[in-house]
Amino acid sequence: MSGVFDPGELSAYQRDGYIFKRGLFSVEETDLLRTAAKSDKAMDAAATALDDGAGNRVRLSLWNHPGDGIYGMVARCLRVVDSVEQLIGNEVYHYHSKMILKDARTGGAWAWHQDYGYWYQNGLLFPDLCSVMIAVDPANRENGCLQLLRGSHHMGRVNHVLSGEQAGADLERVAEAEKRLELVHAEMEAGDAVFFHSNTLHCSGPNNSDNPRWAMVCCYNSAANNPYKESHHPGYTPLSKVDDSRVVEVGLGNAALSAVEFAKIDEDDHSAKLLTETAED
Ligand SMILES: O=C(O)CCC(=O)C(=O)O
Repeated sequence: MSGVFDPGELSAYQRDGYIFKRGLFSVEETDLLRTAAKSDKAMDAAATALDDGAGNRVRLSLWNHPGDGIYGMVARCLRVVDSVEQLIGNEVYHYHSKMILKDARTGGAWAWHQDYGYWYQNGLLFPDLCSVMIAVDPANRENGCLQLLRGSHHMGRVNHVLSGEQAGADLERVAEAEKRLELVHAEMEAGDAVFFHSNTLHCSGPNNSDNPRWAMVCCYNSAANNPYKESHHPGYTPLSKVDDSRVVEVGLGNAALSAVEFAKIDEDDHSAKLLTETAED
């Protein structure tokens, strides 16, 4: 199994629960991805706005199967999938991808959570999943970049409660974790990526700037962690990897190939809604 990480980076991921890969996608690739996404009317129409519990709404569009368009090439290319397999140490499959459409001035916040806080509800016994966030626009503190608590994946799964329409980690534990663990702002240029463990606590602030902060997040599950029950995300489905060159080839080609089937998050995704509201909210 190849992949982009050297042994030092693999150790850093085990220690910290995340690892950055700057320039994972070239300017050309990222421009093609951004152009496809921002002109994708179906993605815009499918976007669900989730209340962040503070009066703002964060928009996202999600799809379960990577497809044959540029989104699929990004999610299926060797440099991403082989690298996730290095981190997980096993074959992985595509669990879903999503676009976080954090628009200028209006994009809401994400409450502190672990991805496994959502996915635990989906019949996954082990937290053997990894998310890859790829910056489609530059991300910084002003436009609400991702924030991670370094090493928090070692805490194991933290209880989650409903926070607005999102799953939020138990804030008492988050507050204690914040006293002990380093807060890392994932400031990224377009094309940079951060790979993070499903138990890494993360959040992001609202976008109070004039610049959008869109990001594509590709999520993978270990093939050995097939869910024991059905949910709105797929069970083991072999992932057909593609050569890295396909991102540009497909991006320059037929835009219609980009069509993916967007999920109806409002109707199908009950993982946050299954949680109970916080008593003090
Ligand atoms: O885009 C963000 O700021 C956060 C996204 C996130 O938390 C997630 O995809 O799990």
